[in-house]
Amino acid sequence: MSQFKLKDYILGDTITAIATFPSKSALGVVKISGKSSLPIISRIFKPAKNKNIKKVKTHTLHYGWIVEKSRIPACPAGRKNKKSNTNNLIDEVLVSVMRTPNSYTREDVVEVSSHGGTVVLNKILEIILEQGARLALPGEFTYRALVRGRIDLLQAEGVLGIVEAKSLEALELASSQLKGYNSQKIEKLKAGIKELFVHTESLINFPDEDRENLSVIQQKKIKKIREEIDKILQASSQAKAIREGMRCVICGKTNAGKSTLFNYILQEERAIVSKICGTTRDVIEENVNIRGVNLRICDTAGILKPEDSIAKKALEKSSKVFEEADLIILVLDASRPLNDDDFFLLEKSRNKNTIIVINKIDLFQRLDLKKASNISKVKIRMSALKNIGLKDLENAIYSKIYEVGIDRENLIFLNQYQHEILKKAKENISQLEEFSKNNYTIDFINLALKECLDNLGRLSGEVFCEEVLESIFSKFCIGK
Ligand SMILES: Nc1nc2c(ncn2[C@@H]2O[C@H](COP(=O)(O)OP(=O)(O)OP(=O)(O)O)[C@@H](O)[C@H]2O)c(=O)[nH]1
Ligand SMILES: [Mg+2]
Repeated sequence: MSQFKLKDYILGDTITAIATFPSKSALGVVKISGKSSLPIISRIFKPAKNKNIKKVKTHTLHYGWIVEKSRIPACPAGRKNKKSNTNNLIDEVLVSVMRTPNSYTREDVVEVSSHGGTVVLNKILEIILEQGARLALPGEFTYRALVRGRIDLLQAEGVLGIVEAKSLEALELASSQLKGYNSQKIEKLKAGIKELFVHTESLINFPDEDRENLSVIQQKKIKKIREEIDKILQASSQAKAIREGMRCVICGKTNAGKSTLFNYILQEERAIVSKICGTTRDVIEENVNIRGVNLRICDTAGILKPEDSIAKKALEKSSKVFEEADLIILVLDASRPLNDDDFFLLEKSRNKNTIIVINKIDLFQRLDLKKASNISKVKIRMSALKNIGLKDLENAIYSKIYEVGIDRENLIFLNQYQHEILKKAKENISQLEEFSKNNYTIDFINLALKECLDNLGRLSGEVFCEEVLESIFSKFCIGK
């Protein structure tokens, strides 16, 4: 997480940043947001047609030059220097003006589109800073959009997802989150809880009324809400896999050809390959795109019976990624009979999403799969060395991802904190179901409902939760 804290986001300041990647490119954009945006631009922009930029309509585009007061000092002895009051032309630009409240931050926003290039963009930024704006912190524009109510926290997460999308799937997920579809889902859950909460409040406030526990209909409603939350929690791990890439781990005994396969999938000599047993020690991780799906693929050590401290460490590392994997590729060596290590890994991956690769099919076959009782997984025959079978493996990986079926209806990307918070909301509900079953007084049920509402509110940003906000905004880049 970066160093900044939410308290550094001072809302009254006018902020500025380079919004495009500063490199040699055709165009670059510098953004300004806040109440001084228009006064600042009016001092540094010379429109080609004579006009007062402070008075132009919202959502209009203006052609002209960014200028800077000449820095040549006035001549000594009182002689007038003609140049001292002139302007230096910096770049030919287009300035767009978006007035409050119809802008991203709901403040006055100005965007200067200049030519790309680090020097020119930094120069324009410097001039804007000299005029009294402050350099924006990461995610500060989006934070303003959040606090001014233009978007909620789940939508802010969508913005981040669009910027970070590594595949078309991830982009689709993020844009639907930005559109607010997911927010509506959470809102619906909240509305259901709120209705029950209001009911319990009235029971508490009017003690003369029959203080009976929740009705059967209300209990059914609660159950339904718990099931809805469960679906979102389950789908959120799919959303995570789509957004961050499925984590696919190659495992197998030493010398099975894992690193050779890893290189074959990546189509580059990434990992060291050798006939010495135990070549790979560290986990090596790379991104690869298979038919539009982003995959984080890991090569691991094959050592299962470590004899020294390095091998022990290697085993620890590979076991850890094995546990966290969304998909396992278990490599068997077709040229050797199954041994204890193979049986151990076959058993370990029994309840995991697994593809078995039978490697080295170019050699004399000594592998007898009949001895492996539980080998009902998808099997792909390959020779990683002779480049045979990659298409089959890619197809198998692709269908494995979709085999589980993506629950698009409930697909919401939640970061780790948000996931925990939604889990807490579910616990609140389970707890209140217990209360209701065991005839606790209505006050307990009321309290559990209140906590559940608060937790759901933290998800959308309605209830202030510094940890969640910082966990999201620390990932943003400057200028967004
Ligand atoms: N004939 C043949 N040899 C292969 C094939 N795949 C890998 N090899 C060879 O098998 C040996 C081991 O390959 P690696 O890729 O290093 O095996 P590994 O599973 O990563 O081994 P460790 O990192 O030691 O666990 C090397 O000599 C490879 O050239 C294959 O499909 N056919
Ligand atoms: Mg290896």
